[in-house]
Amino acid sequence: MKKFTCAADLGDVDIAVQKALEMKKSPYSEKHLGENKTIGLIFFNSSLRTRLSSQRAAQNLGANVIVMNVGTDGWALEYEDGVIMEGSTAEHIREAAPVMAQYCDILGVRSFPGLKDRDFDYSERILNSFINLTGVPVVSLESATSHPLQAFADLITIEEHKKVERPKVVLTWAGHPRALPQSVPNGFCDFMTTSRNVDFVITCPEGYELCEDFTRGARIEYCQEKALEGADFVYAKGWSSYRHYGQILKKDYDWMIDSKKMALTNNAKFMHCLPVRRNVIVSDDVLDSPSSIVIQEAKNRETSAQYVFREILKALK
Ligand code: SN0
Repeated sequence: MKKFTCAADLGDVDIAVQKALEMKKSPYSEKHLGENKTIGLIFFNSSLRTRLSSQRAAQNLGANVIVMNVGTDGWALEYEDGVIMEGSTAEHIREAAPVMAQYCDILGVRSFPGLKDRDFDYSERILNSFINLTGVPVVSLESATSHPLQAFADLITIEEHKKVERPKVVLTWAGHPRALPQSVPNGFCDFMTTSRNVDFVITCPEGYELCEDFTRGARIEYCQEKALEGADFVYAKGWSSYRHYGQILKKDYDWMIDSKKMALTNNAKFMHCLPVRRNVIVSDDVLDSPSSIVIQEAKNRETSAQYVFREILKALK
């Protein structure tokens, strides 16, 4: 593997899930792979799970880790070409990215979208700068348009917890007080539409349809109750509109998942990438019930990161 930004980078995702679950049984058996290798984790934005799980995954493989909070501790970076840099930006990405690559064998990058300019965000300027300006493999730690390590962990979690061969997985939009990226739901759609092992349905209010490049013709059901019928997994997430880019179109929390809605499902498991706003996205009683597998899901962030680092390290040897 040369980079990891989408499901296709894994080759066959369903086979990758099986191999990752195999690896999870003996996570410390490949310590040699990371010897004298350094994985740089570059954060333009906040992180809890991604930061800790990626560090732990690297440590499991015997690799060194450097973490840089470039968003708060680095120089303000410039991305436009040809500008006279007399403003607030002190360093150009054309130097910053290749310099970081001098110290690291793999670079992980987290950079959220600005949610102002759809073309800029969906061109993945920041992530692609790292890919194009450095010679090292780049791993997305959530970019402007996707969160593939999360989605891979989600598919692993579904495989671990499913009770039927091909479970019904429902991605439901939920209201949120802030305009959030489409990255998590986009990444989830990428993986769910690539896997052969899930029956995937998206439910959201009109106007919240996600980008077709990620949903790829997946079924959309605008009635949340109807979508939840018979679901084996309910994956809730707030996101801002793609069509009316970055906007919040619906301000109430009618789409919150509560026990009444969970009762419509086939005894479904509740999933969320976290952090989650209690009693906004999901009610306390659902989140605190045995139906919730959000903690197990977070554990699999370590597995998805370790699988990706392992495959990249093997290709570096
Ligand atoms: C991020 C998002 O993409 O939705 C990261 C999720 C892994 N979530 C947030 O920014 C939530 C912030 C909040 O205020 O609840």
